[in-house]
Amino acid sequence: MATAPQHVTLASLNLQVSQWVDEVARLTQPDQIFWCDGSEAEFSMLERELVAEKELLPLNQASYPGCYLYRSHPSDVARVEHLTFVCTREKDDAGPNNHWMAPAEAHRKMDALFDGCMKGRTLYVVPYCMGPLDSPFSRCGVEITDSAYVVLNMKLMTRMGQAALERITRDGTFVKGLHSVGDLNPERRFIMHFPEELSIKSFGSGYGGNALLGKKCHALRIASWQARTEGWLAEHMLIVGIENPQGEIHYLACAFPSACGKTNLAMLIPPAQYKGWKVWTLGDDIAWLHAGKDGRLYAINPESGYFGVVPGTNAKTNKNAYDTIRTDTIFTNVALTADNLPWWEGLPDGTPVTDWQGRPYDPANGPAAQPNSRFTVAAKQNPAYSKLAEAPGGVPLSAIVFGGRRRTLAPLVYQARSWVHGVLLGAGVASETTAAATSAVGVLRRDPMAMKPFAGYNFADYWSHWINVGAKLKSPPQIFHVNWFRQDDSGKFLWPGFGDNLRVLRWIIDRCKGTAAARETAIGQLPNAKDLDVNGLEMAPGALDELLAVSPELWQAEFEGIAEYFAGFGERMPAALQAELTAALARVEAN
Ligand code: GTP
Ligand code: SPV
Ligand code: MN
Repeated sequence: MATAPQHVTLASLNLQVSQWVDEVARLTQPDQIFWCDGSEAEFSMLERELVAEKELLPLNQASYPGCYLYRSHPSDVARVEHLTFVCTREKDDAGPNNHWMAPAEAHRKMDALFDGCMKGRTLYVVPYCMGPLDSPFSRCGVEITDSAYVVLNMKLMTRMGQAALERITRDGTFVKGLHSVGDLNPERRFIMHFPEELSIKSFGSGYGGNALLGKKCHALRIASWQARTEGWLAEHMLIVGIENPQGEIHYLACAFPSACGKTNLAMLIPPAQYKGWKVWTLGDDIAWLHAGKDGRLYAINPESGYFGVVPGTNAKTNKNAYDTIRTDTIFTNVALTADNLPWWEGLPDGTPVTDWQGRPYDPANGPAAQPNSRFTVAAKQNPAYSKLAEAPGGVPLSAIVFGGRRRTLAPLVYQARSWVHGVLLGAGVASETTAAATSAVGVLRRDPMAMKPFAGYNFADYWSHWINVGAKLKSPPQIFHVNWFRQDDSGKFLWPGFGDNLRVLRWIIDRCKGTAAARETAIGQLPNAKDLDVNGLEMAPGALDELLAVSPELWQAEFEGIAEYFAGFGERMPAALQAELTAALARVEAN
């Protein structure tokens, strides 16, 4: 690919970036260097090239115009937490919650892998801005990658190209992300973060959170570190606006672990009885939170697109997502029908004939679509895209909601007694693992604030920081915990979920306004059965009582488990959080 004149201009726009590109090119030895300007023409050209190389397969263009299928390497279908490292000078700064490697050793290891790895390939320079280009809260980066698929995804997921490079020139700083798919050998796959250097090195994976470096690597791991230094929070949260029939909108930010319902909640369609209610999406995965001058907490979404879980998406569960992904979408690792339509588990019609690996579909090989198959699509295609999604100052939060996927114990919803108690609710989150990472699925593990895989520093310091941010807020958001995933003995979900989750959000908002009732329990405030609107819901007898029950014995065991987990963080644990846990234990013991 020849370097067109406008690319020369781009390269000369920023000396700091071009010097780093030169340095990387000397190490990786690409055949060409391509500076991405972020234009539609560039996007189409790269799409055409990938189609010609059969890396992208056009889907049925009559039904899915502008949509393509990408098949990743079968060993490269999810984040690799065991190969993801935070490389701080001091091991304790990364904390027991992260895998750690000394920076010098990590650089040596990675540079050996990058040595000559782009021979015969094109090096793409991808300048990007996380957050609206004109927001003081946005932060920029440059990803160098040898994957055109990554470039296409970065274009959909971030503000990418010339405008971002111009902002980098104004900011005078950027996060350096170096990525190569390498030979996709899982033995030579590492995702390394250097928060003190604001840099990332990722090798050997072309997939999602491992390769789209603006997303989890930058906007969470590096940004959480930057946020602590600068006094804000970078969180694994959706942002949603709930409008009641009177036109009053409340904004909520919700942290649920990977594949635990963020995209679905962010795009919720109100139940039929909820006439006049509207739900507006601001973000579905990441939120950056800042204290406002008015003492409230404001949220922006650093991303501009969705990299969402495909299986389970249909016109009933998530119609907005379903409609959003009908055009101009990249599907990764879904199955195909005979008509070349994308197919996945959870679609009511269509029959898969080709599985996600391109083989004739045979149920003996497992699901037709990879359980972590994803769609990549621009956020503005969402019919529920909020008018304030790109507001430079963000939106003020009424509530923060933590959640997990727990078939037992955690009730449908409960409210924290205070900000610090809310930090305990978040720090105590446990959730069953999902297909979003390569490890056993369905295993209960501690996932504080849904940030276990994403906090770029020691959780003890992170909780201290949370407490400090809250202390600065005159009108902090109320904090809640939800669980959509309680099951009965036969494994059936007790709560209908999806659109009906609005019934729970309604109680949450009414609690923020001070108009809903609750009962005090050892773990926080819960709605009485009559405080939740279950009008028109068909629920099994006794299900609601079970969803709202608090068993002191089970919670005592839970708090003891949390105490044990906290003990792993030793001296660095914030005293206020320890005290909150001690008080919670005393309350369950007294019950
Ligand atoms: P990441 O993109 O990995 O961070 O995931 P996410 O948190 O955005 O999860 P998503 O909304 O994509 O949902 C993941 C899975 O949970 C899908 O299979 C959904 O169908 C399912 N799910 C989402 N919301 C609910 C719910 O309220 N109830 C039930 N039972 N399942 C749900
Ligand atoms: C997650 O795993 O939380 C995701 C997908 O949102 S990934 O981009 O792979 O991190
Ligand atoms: Mn996520």
